Amino acid sequence: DRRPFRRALLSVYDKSGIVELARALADAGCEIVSTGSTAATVRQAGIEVTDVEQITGFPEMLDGRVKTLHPRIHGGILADQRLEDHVSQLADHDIAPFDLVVVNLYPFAETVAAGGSFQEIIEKIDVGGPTMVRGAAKNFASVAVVVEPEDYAEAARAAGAGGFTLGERQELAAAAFQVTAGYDEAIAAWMMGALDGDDAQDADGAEQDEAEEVSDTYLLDMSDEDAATMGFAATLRYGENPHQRARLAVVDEEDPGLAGAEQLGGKAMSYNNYVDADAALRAAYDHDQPCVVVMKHNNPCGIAVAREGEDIAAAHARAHGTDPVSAYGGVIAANRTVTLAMAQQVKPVFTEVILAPGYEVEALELLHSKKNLRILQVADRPRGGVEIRTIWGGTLVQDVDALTAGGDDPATWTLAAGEAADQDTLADLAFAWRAVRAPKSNAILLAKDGAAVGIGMGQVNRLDSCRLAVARANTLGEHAEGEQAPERARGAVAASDAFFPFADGAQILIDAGVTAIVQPGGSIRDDEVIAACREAGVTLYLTGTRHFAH
Ligand code: 93A
Repeated sequence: DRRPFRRALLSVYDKSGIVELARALADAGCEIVSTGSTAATVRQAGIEVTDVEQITGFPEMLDGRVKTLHPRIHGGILADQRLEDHVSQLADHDIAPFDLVVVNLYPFAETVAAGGSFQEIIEKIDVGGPTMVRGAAKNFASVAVVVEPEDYAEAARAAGAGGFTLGERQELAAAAFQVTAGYDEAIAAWMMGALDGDDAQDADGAEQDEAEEVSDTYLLDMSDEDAATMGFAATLRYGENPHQRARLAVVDEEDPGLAGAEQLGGKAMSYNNYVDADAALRAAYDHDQPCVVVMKHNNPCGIAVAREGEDIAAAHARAHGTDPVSAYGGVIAANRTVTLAMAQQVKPVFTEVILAPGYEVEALELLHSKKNLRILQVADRPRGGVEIRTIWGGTLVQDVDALTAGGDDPATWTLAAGEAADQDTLADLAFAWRAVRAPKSNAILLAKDGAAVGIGMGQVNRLDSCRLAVARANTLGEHAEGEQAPERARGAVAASDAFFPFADGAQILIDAGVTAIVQPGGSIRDDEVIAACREAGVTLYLTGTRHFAH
């Protein structure tokens, strides 16, 4: 009861894996029919594909709202190929049947969760996609339907094995109806929410405006139940401040990251906890060595890595030592399992949240004795992909800065002044360069022995960041009461997240006794910075890459 794939219809929003599947289909001799950008993607990979327009004889209409909604497409999907009558009707109209339909719907819930505008969300209501999916699923006797990229590998295998069995096709059909049902449920919940918030529907002309206005707040106005169907995992106690409402949405249930991290203890996470936790985790996972970061208000007040032969507890001790004053009330992230030794160090310090990929049993027991401490277990890998933030009337999307730019490898750095750094100094420079990505710009980070010893962040000119880094290095080091704080800037190395526009900032670092500096370079006054370093015998490396964090 297998049905070989002779003709397949591909129409996917998420293009991941589609080329591999198309190749398997083509290799098995299957004709591929496809919509606009799906066809372009497949064609670009050198695979032959027929455009849907060629079959319908109709161009895409209404900004893509009508592309596949045509009897030449739906006849091919819905014909029961076991019935002579259906087969002859197709022949009468010169329509070829489909054996496989692969569709991936417009990302409706994701657009809602990302705070899309009312009209953007409306446009993300997929009509043609679910119609193909429901048609193919109804007709599973003749057609196989695939709606999840995770099933592409199975489909590719089936292509070479004479197609899916009837039982497999029925399973795929059931999964497809589950997807379309959930999809419609999310749309209904969102529309209801938008309605609830619309309290002035009387004015005819104003209706449209009202709807636009509602789109800003329905995410918070709708009921918890409706929010849950749209991927909102929790209604938070409040937002950044007690007078702001807030919710948390999980964008990808399969891979929820921090938003779906398992909480092993402590009070409920707050909005600010999540913001700081996210920043702390990113900063800790920026390093390959065992690393601990202490975060406060979205800025690190401590970062350190373990050196040769050390473990995560040593990294924590030195991250705490960066700025023991500010560590009070911080969010701690570790990129390795928290050991008992580390937990013992954490225990006496008031801490809001601790995050790690794992906890030794005794460590967890000890941390549990701090009733309010939020303990979270997160996936053992860095965050990648894209990040989204909203501005007034819009959404900004960018790749996450994963420190994979050309200049992030010290082997590519250019020595611009002083002697080449020895191995230990170079290791500190490499650490400082990765660590300076985390504080808000303008950022200057002084480091020694794998730990930050002075961070100047968030200043509106680089000179002040240099002053701040030095001042904090020389006043915040651990010292006995009545004694002077150690001068930690002397002998440290420095990293700057972007170039020095003038030599004055670098000079502050040089005067404080810094022995080596790493910075992007690229200022029209690079020569002045280089000359200042050369005169002082300070090593200067240029990376050609910058790491603003705004
Ligand atoms: O706008 S639609 O509701 N109207 C349609 O006729 C239609 N046909 C396919 N959306 C439609 N699709 C969707 O387009 C699919 O569900 C898929 O998400 C997307 C693929 O389009 P493209 O190949 O141009 O990226």
